[in-house]
Amino acid sequence: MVNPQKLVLFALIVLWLKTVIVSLIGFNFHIQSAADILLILLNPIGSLVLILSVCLLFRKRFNKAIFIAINIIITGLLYGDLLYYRFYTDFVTVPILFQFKNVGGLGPSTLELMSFWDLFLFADLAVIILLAIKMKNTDSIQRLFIKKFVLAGTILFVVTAGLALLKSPYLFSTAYDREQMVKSIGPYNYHLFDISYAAFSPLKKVLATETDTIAAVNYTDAKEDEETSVQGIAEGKNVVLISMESTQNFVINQKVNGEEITPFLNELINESYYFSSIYDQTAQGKTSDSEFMVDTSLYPLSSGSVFVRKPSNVFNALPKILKENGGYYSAVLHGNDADFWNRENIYNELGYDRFFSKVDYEVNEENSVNYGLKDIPFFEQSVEYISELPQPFYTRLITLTNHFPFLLDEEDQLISEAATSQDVVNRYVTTVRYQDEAIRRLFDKFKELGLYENTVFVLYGDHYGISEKYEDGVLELLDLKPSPVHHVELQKVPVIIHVPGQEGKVFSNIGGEIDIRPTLLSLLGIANVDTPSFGQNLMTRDHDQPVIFRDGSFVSDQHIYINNVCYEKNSGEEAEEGACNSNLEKVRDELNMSDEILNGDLLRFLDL
Ligand code: GP9
Ligand code: MN
Repeated sequence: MVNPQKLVLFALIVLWLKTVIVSLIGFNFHIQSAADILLILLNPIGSLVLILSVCLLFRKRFNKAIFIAINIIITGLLYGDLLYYRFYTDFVTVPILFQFKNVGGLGPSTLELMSFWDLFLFADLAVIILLAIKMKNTDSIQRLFIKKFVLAGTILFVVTAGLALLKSPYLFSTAYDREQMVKSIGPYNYHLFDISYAAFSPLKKVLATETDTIAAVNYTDAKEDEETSVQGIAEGKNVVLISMESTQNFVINQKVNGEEITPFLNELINESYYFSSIYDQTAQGKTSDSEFMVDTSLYPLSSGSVFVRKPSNVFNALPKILKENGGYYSAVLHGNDADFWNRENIYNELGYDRFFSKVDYEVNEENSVNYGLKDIPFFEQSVEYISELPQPFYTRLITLTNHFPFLLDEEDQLISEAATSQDVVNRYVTTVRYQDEAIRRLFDKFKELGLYENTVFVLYGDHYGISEKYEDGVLELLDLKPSPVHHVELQKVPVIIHVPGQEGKVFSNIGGEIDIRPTLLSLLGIANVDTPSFGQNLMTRDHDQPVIFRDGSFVSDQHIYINNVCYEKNSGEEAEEGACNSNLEKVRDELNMSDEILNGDLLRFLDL
């Protein structure tokens, strides 16, 4: 006959096993030492014991209902983490839960991520629930057992947290490195930490003062941009930004089955400034993070989207700067719901005059696929609006068709699918090809309407499309071997600035999305705007400035730092001990400074 003690111990072992299996296989942690393995094995035990203790603490009675609930919640949490990780290679944070609608919900994206084998994760639940229900004597729990159980849990909890800190002394000050966190303290302690971090976060704004703002201004002021020979060549021109959904740089000049994936963009870069080594710096806010960087030249937040989390902050964003320095009218055009990424609220704060969203478009079943309105009808209808706008205008058009899981109607398929082992990648090339055609037609339309000559176009990929889970397919396509260095190189997104009449030039120096704003402002002749900004003109960017990612990794001219390992960029070999240290300090300073600006709402103290 099962008694409560045995059942609790059984549940502990099963939950521990599941956590370790998910951690080692599902999370694909980068294991660097035996200490990593030891921590992964040990760290769930303490927290699981403490969580399970809850069902023992009710006046000596074993509480079946709580016991069953705990088992369901822990398994659900683990599976939620696993699904999220499969696509984002990241861990769920509290802010993400408040923007779940934007993470795809239970649509085709989530189904694509599920696997038959996942069922085994739930198999034990049936046994545990059945045993709990069948158990007769619910009073037989022994006091001594409860004492021992709770004491053992507390000791294990403290010891493993101590070991984790000993291994990674910056663990809590670089909490944005979530892989390091989960690997070191386990998924359950991580969630506990994350919840308390989110709970205390509003305090930062209350405690912030003007002195903090001065420190931020002094820090960012040190980044002055030099003048370039093309400074001001686009002065007074309309600005059209095209945010290209999930477009990675590898598609440029790449053929599949002998056909170009982006024939129009390949042509366009010959007559444009093409920045070929720009890295995706977005975090959990995806498209909205890239929009935020382009408009503010600040880093996004490490967890959640700034659009959702800080809509009432004071910003000195691109629409406002362009209005004050050139009388620009500004608008965003996007065929999706206005509340996606909280756009309808944040755009006002950023200073946009108008947001054309789904309600402004004719959207029906025929002209939609996956997330909504297809790019060709989206651009067609957008041009109608743009041609009516007061000039000069600054507009951002956000494409949508090339979104995971990359679905396309047959009549829109302009090239055949690739033939890699990953269907997602095979379909991706066809949706990128479709987007390329949509952009070609947009340019034609601008020419037809006589708007082209007087417009500067900025095209950028918003973030990766192929997550690490499907990366094998891209490596096959490009004939590359899997390696951390190749993974980082695949995070490049194309940035193309087209000023009609100017000769094309390729800039292969490194940079990030945060650098787009200063580059554009320099071409418009609006240089060194006096407002905290972390970006630099991509044409003259400092060679010793690393491109910083939100999880604390970075790329410099010589090194790539990822998963807490420093690599030589050229050879892909591990670098000498300490080779990345000076840049790592810069990374910590810069990310913390940007976070302080956002969490303290520091720009409100400036006379903007
Ligand atoms: C939705 C679009 C896609 O409106 O911006 O969002 P994403 O999932 O890429 O952030
Ligand atoms: Mn996107």
